[in-house]
Amino acid sequence: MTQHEAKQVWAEPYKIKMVELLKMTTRDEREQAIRQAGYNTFLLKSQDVYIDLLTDSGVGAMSDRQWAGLMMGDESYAGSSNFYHLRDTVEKYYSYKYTVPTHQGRGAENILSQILVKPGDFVPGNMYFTTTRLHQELAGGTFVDIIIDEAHDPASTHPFKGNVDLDKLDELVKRVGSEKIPYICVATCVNMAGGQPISMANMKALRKWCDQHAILIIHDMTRVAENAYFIQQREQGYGDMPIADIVYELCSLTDGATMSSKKDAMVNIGGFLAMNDKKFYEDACNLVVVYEGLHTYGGMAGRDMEALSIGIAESVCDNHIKARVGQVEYLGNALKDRGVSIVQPIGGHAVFLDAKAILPHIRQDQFPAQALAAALYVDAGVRVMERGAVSAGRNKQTGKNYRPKLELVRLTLPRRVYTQAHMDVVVESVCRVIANADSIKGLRFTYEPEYLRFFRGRFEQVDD
Ligand code: PLI
Repeated sequence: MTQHEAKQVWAEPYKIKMVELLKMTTRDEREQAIRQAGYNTFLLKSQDVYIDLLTDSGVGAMSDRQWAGLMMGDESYAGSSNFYHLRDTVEKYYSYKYTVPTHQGRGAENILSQILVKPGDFVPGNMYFTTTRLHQELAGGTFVDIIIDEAHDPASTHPFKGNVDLDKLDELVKRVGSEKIPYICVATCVNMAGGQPISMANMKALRKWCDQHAILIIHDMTRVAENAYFIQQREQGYGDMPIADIVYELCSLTDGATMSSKKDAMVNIGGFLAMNDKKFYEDACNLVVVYEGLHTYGGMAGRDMEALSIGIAESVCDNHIKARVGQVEYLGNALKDRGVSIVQPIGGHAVFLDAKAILPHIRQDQFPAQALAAALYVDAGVRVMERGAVSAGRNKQTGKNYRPKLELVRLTLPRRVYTQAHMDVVVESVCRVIANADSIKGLRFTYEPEYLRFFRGRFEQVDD
């Protein structure tokens, strides 16, 4: 696709052949549902949701080719032909020589962390992700945020807010020594920063830095195709390069990767750990049989590996990614035009509302983003997710709540699922809720799970 074509209006490169009917609920029903869910949108029943923007994970619409791929499942316990197809597809599109399938991304994170992280180690990353950091911590490591400062400022319009700050890395090496840093975890299109990309130039500079310090780069490649789109649109020299080539180049600058295939690759379940080093692969095979399954299926059915191989190829098509990010930008621009405070620039997989700006009357320890997410559900049945203090959890050493600068509500778009008319309903609802923002109350925990508390935590409203 040329830069000129990329600027033309986007439209979906597919048509709809089957639909899933949705239940419409009343406001009374939704008020009752959110109370029963303890003001946590994860605890709602999906049947009570009209437009589900909770996540883009495992909720995309598979193509006719992917569904056909399911029929080609080779459900042999060992050596399934679908595994070899997946392995070859990963090498072709992502450059990694060895692939170890896992049931989803966090399965890969567990194996990776157990192999590479020793107690007392430090794992720098371009912002934390919930499950990634937890696995690093469970292995005895400490996460260190080395993303550029702009990433923590919702209003900054830096085009590559996912970039790594090499000065922060230098400081860390000075403080702890490079032998205490097994690898740097680099996410493409940083989820918690608002779906923000890293530039190719920054990835190249990081590669050089890591070579100088003998430190690995492990790529959280969950949304690498969306990152590649932003590089194509924003970075000098990449305007005429196909997405597939940019994805390949990004991956080949890293030593290995964890993948949640439920996002970019549009399957309902699956993931993998991939690498180029034979010894690392052997170590991963040793562990995958303990936690996931044999090294040629690792927790995935043969049919799911087949759908994944097909999804990977579809995910790097220029027309697909232009429409995918185009829809996110449509929603983001519509909200921005109506004066709604959102994270800038608009991200690749979601639009993030700035709950601190929208609900200044709620203190961060009363979880404004959680309260806003609950209020949005009540208004029109749109389900979204908190990405602020609740998600950030507690510091493992002090036990104190983290106070992240970003207190956000994420409106996440499943791939190939909703129409522009759905987006218009969402915009209308967000504006209505914001017009009545004063009536939204803060929350406190009534139940706080030990790990990943945002998934199952329960809350009640506070009156002061
Ligand atoms: O949900 P998993 O276990 O397949 O993948 C974990 C995971 C790892 N890295 C990143 C950047 C993610 O976004 C991620 C999962 N994200 C979810 C579930 C989300 O709603 O964003």
